[in-house]
Amino acid sequence: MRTVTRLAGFAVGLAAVFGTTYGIGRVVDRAPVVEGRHDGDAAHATGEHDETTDRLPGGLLVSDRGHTLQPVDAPADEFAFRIAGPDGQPVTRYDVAHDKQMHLIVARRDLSGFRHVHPELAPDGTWRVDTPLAGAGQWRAFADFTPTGGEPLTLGVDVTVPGELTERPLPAPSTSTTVDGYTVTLAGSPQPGRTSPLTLTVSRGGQPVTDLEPYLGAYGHLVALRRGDLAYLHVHPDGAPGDGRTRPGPAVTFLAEVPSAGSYRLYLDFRHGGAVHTAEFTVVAGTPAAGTPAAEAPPTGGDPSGPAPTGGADHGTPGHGHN
Ligand SMILES: [Cu+2]
Repeated sequence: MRTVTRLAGFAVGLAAVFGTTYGIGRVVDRAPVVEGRHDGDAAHATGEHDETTDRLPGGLLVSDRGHTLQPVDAPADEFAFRIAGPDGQPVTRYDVAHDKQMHLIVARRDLSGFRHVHPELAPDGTWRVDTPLAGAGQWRAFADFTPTGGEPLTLGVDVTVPGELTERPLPAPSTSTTVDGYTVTLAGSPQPGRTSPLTLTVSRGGQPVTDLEPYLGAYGHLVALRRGDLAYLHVHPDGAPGDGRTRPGPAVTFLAEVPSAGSYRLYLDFRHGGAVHTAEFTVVAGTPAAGTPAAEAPPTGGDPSGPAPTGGADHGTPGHGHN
């Protein structure tokens, strides 16, 4: 009986999908999604909740699940925006995630200029912050937030800052970098389609830093952006301050999920000496020699920051067949 009811609901849902999408060229896009979710919920056919976006990395859409990122006119030294909710009105209630209601990340399309800042919310739903857009360029701004009662979202929007553009090639892959007098090394290599540990180790003056300060509820905050489309990847810290096993450095481990082979830029924010520092790395996912640091086996030939050679990507990663 229950099965019959569910099937009936499913059929109605399918009919509604074809009824509403035929003629706008989305039948092919939507039908497999409906088949994969035979829970009989006819609401899927309304178009209000587009399941196709569930598979996308964050930050690629300016509007998702009824929420839209809307930049607001602001003085040149300020960046302002709103999140319009399903009713079209600015959202004013947000949950706290990683210590904040709103995380604003910006980077140029060439992956330079990364900043991670925390705007202030005005009662009318406008978020404002001293502009993090440091100079001319094609910028991508990401709003990472959870509307109260909703799911976590990362929306992205392009912002152009006029002026003279400077060519900034993507730095070559590396497992060590320096920032503000700190040396940060990277161990681990992201593998497409599975969770990979990435461990970043901080030292200064040749000495390990063992008193990292909590920042956003962790000893580090890692953002990864994909070269080419700036897909924004969730990278979760493995452990938290005060959990009885996570130490305040020198190593901080993250669990990264990259959706594809290719080049990514990693941005590690960590706090020490009362200031936040950002260490950046270029990594190439899908290179051979799984389990060894990428720098020990750099891709051979051609542009090191381009897509990984497909022949090499399969070599050395047996058993990784699903996607
Ligand atoms: Cu943040």
